[in-house]
Amino acid sequence: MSLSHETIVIVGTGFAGLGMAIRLKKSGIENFVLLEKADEVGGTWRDNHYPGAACDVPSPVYSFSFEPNPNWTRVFSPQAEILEYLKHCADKYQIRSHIRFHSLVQSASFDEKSGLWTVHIEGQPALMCRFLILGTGGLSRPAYPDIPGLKDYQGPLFHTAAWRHDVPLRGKRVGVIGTGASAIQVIPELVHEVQELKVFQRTPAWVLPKADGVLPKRSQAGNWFLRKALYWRFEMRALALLKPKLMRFGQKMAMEYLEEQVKDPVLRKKLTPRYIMGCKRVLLSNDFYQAMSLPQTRLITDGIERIKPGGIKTRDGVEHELDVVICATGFQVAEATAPFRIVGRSGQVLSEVWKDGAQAYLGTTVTGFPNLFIIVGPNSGLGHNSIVFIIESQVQYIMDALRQALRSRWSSVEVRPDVQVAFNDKIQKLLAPTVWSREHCRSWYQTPSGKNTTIWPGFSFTFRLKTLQFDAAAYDCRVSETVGETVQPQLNPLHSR
Ligand code: N01
Repeated sequence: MSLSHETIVIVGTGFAGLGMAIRLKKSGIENFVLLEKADEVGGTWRDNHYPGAACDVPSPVYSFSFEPNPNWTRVFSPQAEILEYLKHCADKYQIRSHIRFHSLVQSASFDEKSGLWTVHIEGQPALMCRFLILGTGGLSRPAYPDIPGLKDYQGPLFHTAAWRHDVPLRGKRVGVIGTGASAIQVIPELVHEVQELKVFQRTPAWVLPKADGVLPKRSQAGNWFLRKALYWRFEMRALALLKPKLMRFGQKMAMEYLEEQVKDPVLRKKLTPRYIMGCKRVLLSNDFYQAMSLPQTRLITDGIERIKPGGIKTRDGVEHELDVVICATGFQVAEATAPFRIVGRSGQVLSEVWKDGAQAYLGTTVTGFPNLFIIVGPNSGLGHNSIVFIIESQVQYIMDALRQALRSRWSSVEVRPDVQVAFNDKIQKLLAPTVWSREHCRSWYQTPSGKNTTIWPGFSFTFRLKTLQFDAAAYDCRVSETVGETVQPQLNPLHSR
């Protein structure tokens, strides 16, 4: 069986886009193209190259199941190794010839009559395809803080996800805004270089030690058991996220760790979290608390009033003079956003449909947007295990959808509205008793009104079970006798490249 008379467009070349492309290739499908806004593959692992950037999930599980890497040097790999791994995957599976770099997608619209998507790319002719697959990820757009005066600051100000390696930090007075996953990795790296480090914290986070270490080659080369053992160890963490009562054990461990690491009771109090563990991502670090305890570091908790040309003014009236300001303030995730303007059947725009919170079926398909597949879409994110596991589940599901579509000559597949509604009602019900729904729990997983549109409320293996096969009965599948012919003329420009 072949899909060769169809055209598939994938947007993005991170784990999701590459994982999808490799799977197509392995199935003998060649007529697909990947659109990448940058000049290299890697997605978030290409863009987040701040000092100390590393994964907080062990690499043997934070990698493709079909491509074990015997070269990881540590249990939790640094960013450069993960980027190398993704480049290696692109090369080994000959994906690069399918990639159009410097291709920023501006919009995409679906034509109901032909069952085709038209994809508009900045500075390039539009592209048509039958299936559009988004591998654009949730953590690709840096969020700068909404603080008055941000633009008035006269020194270098940048985001961890857009690190300025050209800005010298040695001997400078540096301010870091935020104490999330990125901040706790970058702070221990900066602290030994700068003259003074001021960390502006809004909410203290839960931190546990990281069981990191050198990973000997012999223990990992193709080691199926290592992968499985790590997967199940991390999978167990879901228990406490789903049953908040169990979280007291994790909290106790974290408090003991804080007490052992931070001797100063005032600093310790400032670093003590005030919400239930797991509500926000649990952070893993062996050196964050040590860095915060050094004499050149100051933790500022008075709240930022505004940014001034020479530094940051806090609500207690103090003006902190700074040579450089770094925003470790996360990403634009839970807002009702799609990566670009996506116009579905009947002219509906995805970001408008999602204005009160993103919604999909199995985090992958959306009513009103036929032939569109989203990898790591709404409520498919994890707080406890490797997202690559979810990506591979969705890739399997999409692959099965494409196979069935070809076999049955469907011109379009669209998830039924009743199915999507029932699925999301269930998701919200499952979320209700979890840590993410506890009082005072606010995180980037939620919309401004508090709806969690990001997290999969269960074990990752239950997601895998639900996505093993494309469940055509949940979809409105339209048949067309001219599927191949309709799309064929659009294939030529792609193949002439
Ligand atoms: O971002 P965050 P991140 N004034 O949103 C603070 C992944 N990741 O880049 O908690 C003052 O977690 C904000 O405060 P508060 C991972 O999935 C993975 O660190 O909102 N402060 C918080 O402290 C992670 O969850 C790895 O009150 C402001 C911080 O900025 C996700 O990326 C490594 C503020 C933002 O924390 C995001 O992590 C790094 C303001 N106006 C990241 N606005 C791995 O290891 C925000 N903050 C795989």
